[in-house]
Amino acid sequence: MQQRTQVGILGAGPAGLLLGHLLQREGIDSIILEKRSREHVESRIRAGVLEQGSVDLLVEAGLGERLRREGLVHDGIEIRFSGAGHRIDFPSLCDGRRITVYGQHEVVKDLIAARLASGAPLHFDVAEVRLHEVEGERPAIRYRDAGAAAALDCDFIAGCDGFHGISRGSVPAGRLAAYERAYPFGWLGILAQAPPASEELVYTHHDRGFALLSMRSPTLSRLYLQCDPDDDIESWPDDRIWDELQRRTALSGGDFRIPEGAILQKSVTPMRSFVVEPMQHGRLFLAGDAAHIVPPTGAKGMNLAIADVRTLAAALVAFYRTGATAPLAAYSQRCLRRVWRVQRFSWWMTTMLHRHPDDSPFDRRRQQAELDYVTGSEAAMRSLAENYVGLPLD
Ligand code: FAS
Ligand code: PHB
Repeated sequence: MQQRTQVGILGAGPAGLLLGHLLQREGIDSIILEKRSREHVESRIRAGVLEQGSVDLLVEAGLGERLRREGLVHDGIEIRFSGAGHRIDFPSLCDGRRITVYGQHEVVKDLIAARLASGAPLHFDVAEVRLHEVEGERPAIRYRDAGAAAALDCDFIAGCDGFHGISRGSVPAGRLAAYERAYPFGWLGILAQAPPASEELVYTHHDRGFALLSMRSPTLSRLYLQCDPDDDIESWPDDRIWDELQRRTALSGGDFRIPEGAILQKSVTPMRSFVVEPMQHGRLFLAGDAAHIVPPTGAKGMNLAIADVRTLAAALVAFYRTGATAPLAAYSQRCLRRVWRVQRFSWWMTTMLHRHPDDSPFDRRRQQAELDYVTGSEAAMRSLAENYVGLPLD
């Protein structure tokens, strides 16, 4: 089957789906190709926090109805260490800005529903996807759909296929520079049928390791604890998970306990920082996890993907409206400024809150002093808050 479109989009995660939606609103045609099923992408539990800018963008794009109804608006987070909690208030430190807890899979469901309602093409379960002629004027995507060979001729290709996708690898060797840091720990994440332990997110530093208390609804908790990066999930039976979470989040007064319940999902995610430069080659543009990965401690992964496609959509609209090529040429440079500021914040939050196995006694005292400073200085709290709610979208 031979098809043609203006923008071929690889991947139906937040990046690909939102890009398709933003282009559609400007009358620019796209076709989204996704290798997994609709059920899979809609049930994949991942990020949970939307920055103020991401919420504003989704609402402006007509995707705010369920988000406003079901999203949990939060005015702050708690940093907990040495048995005591310290709240960081966002609106007072950041001109009224706040965050919204709304699962990534809910954002994906809303975007898929909007795409299908518009009738714009979205193909799930495609296979053997390959990119061709990305350096020319007529790039193409070849793939198999329901077993039949298919080809898609495009003006541009958006590689929104995540860290393990094929688009980054479709750039000829030597054209991209990769910057990476692996961390000596991972996160064990669970989704539990239990009411959240607290109104707001609680990030905890503990000698036994980091823990994070988040949520998805008044009856669904999303909880994480630091583990070894190659831990086998089978070595974490439910009672061991709950025991570790209780120990790492206890308050000195002893009056805090996480409500426990059935664990519906559990998984171990390794932790890395990764950036590829530039985020484009010829008529191929990389966005979201295809171009960068951040440790989830700063709650930035999905938000950075949203920021990328906002920039890419604006550049594509300028091209189709006026023939301007400068915004497309500047795409990578514009995205990378934000990417690196978010990488810095995510690295800093991760380093401050996790137990590093090879830390010296000096390192541990220094880490305690950092936590003490960050929770005791208004200037330091403001810096954390303005990064957490999201730096202004330029
Ligand atoms: P995605 O990976 O979401 O989407 C890429 C899509 O492309 C996928 O649907 C994939 O199936 C598809 N694809 C791949 N190869 C393809 C091919 N060859 N052809 C067609 N389609 C292809 N971020 C947070 O902020 N907080 C968190 O707690 C958090 N937890 C995470 C847990 C895990 C296990 C992972 C992997 C990531 C987590 N993240 C978290 C980061 C995550 O939210 C990403 O930042 C976000 O999904 C980025 O969105 P996309 O760039 O759209 O990539
Ligand atoms: C989540 O709710 O999944 C979540 C929240 C904050 C993070 C990471 C994940 O930093």
